[in-house]
Formats: sequence, structure tokens, C-alpha cells
Amino acid sequence: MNHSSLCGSVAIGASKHPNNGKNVFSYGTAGFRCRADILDPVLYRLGLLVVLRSKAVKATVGVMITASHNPEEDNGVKVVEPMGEMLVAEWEKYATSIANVPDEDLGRYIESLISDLEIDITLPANVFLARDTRPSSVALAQALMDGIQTLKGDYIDYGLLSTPQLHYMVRCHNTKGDYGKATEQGYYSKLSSAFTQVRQQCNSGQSCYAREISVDGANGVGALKMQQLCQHLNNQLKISIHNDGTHGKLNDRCGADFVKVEQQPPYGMPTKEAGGKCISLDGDADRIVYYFIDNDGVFHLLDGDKIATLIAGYIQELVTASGLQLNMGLVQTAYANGSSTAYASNVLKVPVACACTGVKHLHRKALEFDVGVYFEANGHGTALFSTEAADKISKASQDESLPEDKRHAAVTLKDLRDLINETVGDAISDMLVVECILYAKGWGMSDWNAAYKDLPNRQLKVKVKDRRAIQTTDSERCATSPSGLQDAINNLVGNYQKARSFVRPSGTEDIVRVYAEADTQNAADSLAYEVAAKVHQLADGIGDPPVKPSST
Ligand code: 16G
Ligand code: MG
Repeated sequence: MNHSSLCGSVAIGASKHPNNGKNVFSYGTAGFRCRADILDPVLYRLGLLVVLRSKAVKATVGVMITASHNPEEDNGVKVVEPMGEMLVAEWEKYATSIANVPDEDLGRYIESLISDLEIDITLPANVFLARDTRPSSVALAQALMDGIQTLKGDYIDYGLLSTPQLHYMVRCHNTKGDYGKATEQGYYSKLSSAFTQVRQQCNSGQSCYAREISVDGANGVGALKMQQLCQHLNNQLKISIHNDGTHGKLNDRCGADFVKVEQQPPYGMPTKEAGGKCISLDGDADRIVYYFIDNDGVFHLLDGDKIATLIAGYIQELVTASGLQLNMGLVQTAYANGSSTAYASNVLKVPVACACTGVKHLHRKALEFDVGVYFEANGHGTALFSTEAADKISKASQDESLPEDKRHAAVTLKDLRDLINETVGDAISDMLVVECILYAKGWGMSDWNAAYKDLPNRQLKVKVKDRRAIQTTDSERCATSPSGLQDAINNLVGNYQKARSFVRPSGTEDIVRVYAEADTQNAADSLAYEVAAKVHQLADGIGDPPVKPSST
């Protein structure tokens, strides 16, 4: 494509997807995310950009259209790198720029990227795209394809997929099938056969394990994909799907985010039965939380921290049993409950690292270990095996000279790795991993829940003039500005038992988030409100200072 034909095609395309310049778009931790009705020009422009990204990395890249747990009226879009990871930071800047450039400068902007980044425009480009069940996703996918076609890129439109499925497809394709077959059937076959293998190796005699699971599909794509998975499981699990999208609205009083934030069961789920195992997915099925109601009618949430410690503990047991020298770690964020961190380090003896909020930060940190498990408390997470670790495990699994128990542990580790979606957190894969471990241990929900008791905690939001006034270090656990804030937090924390608190500017909302935990709910609430009031005072709070309501 020469200079004038590129500018001409881009101008024609842009006229069909005009940017009226009234909105400012920003590619943040979760890609672009906002009201669906203003995203059309962004999708068109991202279509142009991913063609360049594909040429720059000489591989297939992915684009997922979803706004995850946001309301149905919102939408969003994320770019997937060739190995299934999140878009690199440098290109996040280009994504923000291309989304905001005026229509008349778009062709020139693309040319400048091509020349600055020395992209060979004659190379082929290939893009995999998929979308969630939002009604707006269909037209947005079309805008994206228009952009890809403008720059003569190839694409495969997978239609409806969960976010982790799309990440998986991209990795399968770029590893030439080494990671699996880049089809939906390929995904279910890989997971279901690994699931069967792991379960066969770790039969514990079952005791309290129950294979019945009630799934809250958040009225989204996860419900559809869970239904398809069931057809491959040969009744090893008995899954009943609720909030499957046939009546309710996406994420409306249901889904993993609702359950975690509200600390209560979603609407539309039969949780009344005591002891019943329940899970909630989010709108694009990359998060999962477990919960149950005990015999006294009390709701118990087993969030990302509980899942993380279960998985890390089990992998640690297998690594020890196999005799392999692998350095293993658990990556959490500052939001991880203090009890989970203490349990992982003191009881499981798994080293814990802390990363900034946002999947890409945890993922990057987890790559520093031979085997790195990472989870956010909100239920997003997975486990990563380094190439060397995977090789060692694979060799040991076939080494007939090893004692039977060591080789057996290596075989289980190898199959467990096949069950894990290493590209990104995956609710379906995570559920299968958790079910294998509970099965192996013969655990019911209350056995698992008894591993440790969460410290009571409280999260608050504070509105301030400019949230960038809050700056942090030490993986967001320490505020470096405004001056005096961290000292004030330390003083307040000192008044409580088992207390911890931190503040950080949100990456997705125009607010500052406050987190506090302590030995009682009342203490956690008081501390959170005191810290929130300090933020309001020292960082130009808007409106009245936060005050603890007398009822809490
Ligand atoms: C985004 C992140 C999520 C994080 C959340 C924090 C990804 C794919 N998603 O949704 O991991 O927990 O932001 O939101 O990275 P906050 O900055 O508003 O607290
Ligand atoms: Mg999600």
C-alpha cells in the first residue's frame, strides 16, 4: 500500500466511523472501556492498529470485545499479544493516541507509526477476534473488521467466546498447535481430557467431596461456554447453570463481581440448600469465586485468595513429592487478605510476592518463578510454568528410573499444567483445577473454607479533585504523596489489632480506593473511615468528608 492509497483508504473508512472529538479515550488496565454507544470509532481505529501490531511482531494477535463485569450498556476492547498475554505498555500509548487523533490526521498518524517503528508494511497481518454476549458487541466487531480490512489484514472472527478462550486461540495458533488446537472444540477437548487424567491419578476415596456445582453464569458468555464444556465431561461433574442469559440482564445483581463486592449470593441462584457448592463467573468468564451457605444459614465466600492458596498448596505438594527442584511462588496484590498471605507463607511455606493491581502486573511477577501462581482477591488468576520447569516435569513424568511415587507426582503435575490456561485467568479452567484438588483431598466446601479465616475488611471510595495526587510505592502498599498521608495511615493502623490499610488511585474510576483490615469488622470499618477522612483532608476531597455511619 503506497502513501496516497493508505491515506485515501483510511479517510474513507474514518468517514464511516467518525470520531466527533467529544470524548477522550484511554487504553487502561482493562483496555478501552466505557459506554458502548461511543466506541464505534475506537474499534475502527483499533482495527488499524492491530494490523500494525501483527506486522510488527510478525505473528497473529487477538482482539476481545467485552466490558467484563460492567453493566450491559458498557462495552470495551482489549488486545491480546501473540503468546496470549496483555498488550505491551508501549503499544497501550499508541492505542490511546490512535483513538483520540482527529479524523483528518488519522492517515498521517498511521504513517508516522509505520516509519517510527520501522514496520515492514509488506508483511502479512492476521487478527483473531471474538466478543461477549452484549448486544452492542456485534456492531463493534464489524467496526473492528472494517479497520482491519482497510489495512488489508486477514482475520478470523470467532464470534462468541470467553476472554480466556480467545487468549488461548491466539497462543495455540502462534505455537503452531503446540499449546493446543485453535478451535473451541480443541479447547474443550484439551481441558476435559486433562481433567479426566488428573482425577484418575488423584482419587482420594472422595469422603466429603461433592460433584454437584451450581453455576451463576452472570447472564453472559460464560454460561454458554460452561454448557458446552459439560458435554465433554462425561458426568464427572454435575453442573447446573443459572443466570444463563435466557431471562436476566448481563451482570445484573449476579456474577463474580457482584458476589465479591456485596459479599452475598447473586439473585437467581438456589443457594438455600445448606452446604451446596456454588460458583459465580463474571461477564467474560475470566473471574471465578466459590461460595456456600452453611447449616446456620451463614454465607461463606471463597474468593481469589482462597482459590490461590488451594492451588499453590497443591502444586507445592506435588513439586515436593516429585523431588524436582523448582522454585515456586504465589503472587498477590495488596488487596489479598492478610490471613491468606500468612497462611501461604507460614503454613504452606510458599513464598509470597506482591504486585500492583491489574492482571498484567501479576502475570509479569509470576513469570519470575519456575512455577508462579497468581490471583487477585476478585477471582482472576492462573498458574504459570517456565519453559525449563515444564521440560523438567515432562522428563520426570517419563523417567522409568524414578521411584514410582516421584514419577506419579510428575505425571500429575504435567496433566495439571494441561488443565491450566496459562495465557490469562480462566473461570472454566480454574473451576476444573479447583475441582480436581478438592477431589484429591476429599474436601467439601467447609473443609476448604477452614484452611484459614479471613480478617474482617472494608473497602471505601473517596472522591478527590485529582486522584493523581495519590502516589504509591511498594506495590501500592505505601503512599508517597501527598506528604504526611502515609505517616497518618501508620498512626491510625497502630491503634488497632492485626490491622493494615493502604490507599491507591483507581485505574478504572475517578476515585481513590481505601482498604482496611483488622481483627473485628467494627475495627476494620472504623479504620477504613479514618483513613478515608485523612485522604479527603490531605488530597483535596470533594464533598463532605467520609464519616462512619453509626450502624456499622
Ligand atoms: C481491571 C483489572 C483488574 C483489576 C481492576 C482494578 C485487568 C484485565 N483487569 O479491571 O485486574 O482488579 O482493574 O480496578 O487487568 P481499580 O483500579 O478500579 O481498583
Ligand atoms: Mg472479566
